[in-house]
Amino acid sequence: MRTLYTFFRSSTSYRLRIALALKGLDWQPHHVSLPRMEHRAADYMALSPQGLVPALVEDGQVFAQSLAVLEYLDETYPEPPLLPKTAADRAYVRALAQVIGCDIHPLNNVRVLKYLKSRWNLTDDDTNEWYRHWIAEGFRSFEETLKISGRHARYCLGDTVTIADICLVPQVANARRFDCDLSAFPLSVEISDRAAALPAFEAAHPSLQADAF
Ligand SMILES: N[C@@H](CCC(=O)N[C@@H](CS)C(=O)NCC(=O)O)C(=O)O
Repeated sequence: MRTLYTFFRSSTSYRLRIALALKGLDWQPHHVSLPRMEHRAADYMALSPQGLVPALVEDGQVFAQSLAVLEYLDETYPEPPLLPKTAADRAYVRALAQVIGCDIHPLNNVRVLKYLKSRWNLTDDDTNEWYRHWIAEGFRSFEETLKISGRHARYCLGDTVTIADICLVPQVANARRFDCDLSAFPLSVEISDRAAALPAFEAAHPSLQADAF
């Protein structure tokens, strides 16, 4: 029995949907609506005290933090691997994943944007500018890292999908939703679009989730 607490538009939930699909693992969704604040409801907070999606429940154990869950899934269900063989390559794809997971996404999370509006009276235009600023800064470093290291091929590292691609695709989707200009990051976009066309990535797309609106 495996349940994913997920919201269709959540890019961190999207990461786990991709990984579960790549591994061919069945799961049932428990939809948590962020607009309806279901992630702060007492029953969900009791399950996952941070009050953020996603959470994965497997055999009665709760797993939070999508990057940690990606690694849990990879260690528990090794095929196909989401991390490369050597320690140096693993460090490289973890670094790319963390540019997104640690240095872009947290600054642009819903609660941050809401706090900017409620506490500091920022307008929608201001918060959109904030959002686009951190996208541009994060993707600049992601793109430069890809270029300088020269280790990409079809995907961020060679021809095999890794957690770097799993983090990249949802972040590009979100950036597009916020009308960010990604023209300065052609390599990142090209790799993302290629990965997004894979069946596992397509199945995980927000628009195909039962809670999509
Ligand atoms: N570092 C966490 C972040 C989880 C997270 O922030 N999820 C977002 C959706 S993508 C969320 O629940 N946001 C609710 C909010 O900001 O109030 C992870 O990777 O799982």
